[in-house]
Amino acid sequence: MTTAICPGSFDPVTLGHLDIISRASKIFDRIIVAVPVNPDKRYSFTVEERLEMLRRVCETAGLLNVECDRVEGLLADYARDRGAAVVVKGLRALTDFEYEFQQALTNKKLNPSLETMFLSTSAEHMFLSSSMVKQVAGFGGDISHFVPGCILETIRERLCAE
Ligand code: COD
Repeated sequence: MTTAICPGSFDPVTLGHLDIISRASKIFDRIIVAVPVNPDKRYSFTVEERLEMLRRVCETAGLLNVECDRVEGLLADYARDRGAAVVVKGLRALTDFEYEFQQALTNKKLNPSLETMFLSTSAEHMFLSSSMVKQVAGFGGDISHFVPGCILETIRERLCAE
């Protein structure tokens, strides 16, 4: 059984993330959607809130081989502990490449048996990011084309109140 990890901040999860998770779930036996805890960074949603949204989204999408978990510490160590062989990341434009490449090489140094696989974004999600969702929602714009319907209200309530 091959386990792959889809890591991210998911602050909040978007349709672009869901597309990558869903495509990865067709390739691997088990997917762990992993949310690392980073106390130095400010997020709009807590780790538990992001995990709750991810679980709701994956369940609604019928992704039966996907589980969601928090990560304390390094992703490379977490992958070793959970028996995961692959990290799956989404690539949008060239701008993602350098950052993702750096992370892939660092993870490989820390855990040589861990491979990183990149899935190219779907054309309709090319310019979609969590920051863009937050910006649009913050100004009261329509985010229904950017995030899964089952978490739309949760996001609106939080981001309009900020
Ligand atoms: N289409 C396709 N893919 C997308 C889209 C989209 N529209 N939007 C985002 N993605 C991809 C991103 O490219 C990324 O691969 C993934 O989805 C998650 O994106 P984000 O923005 O939610 O998450 P990031 O980039 O902030 O996550 C960074 C991590 C948390 C993965 C990283 O910091 C990490 O691994 N931290 C753990 C600590 C660690 O081990 N550090 C050492 C490694 S360098």
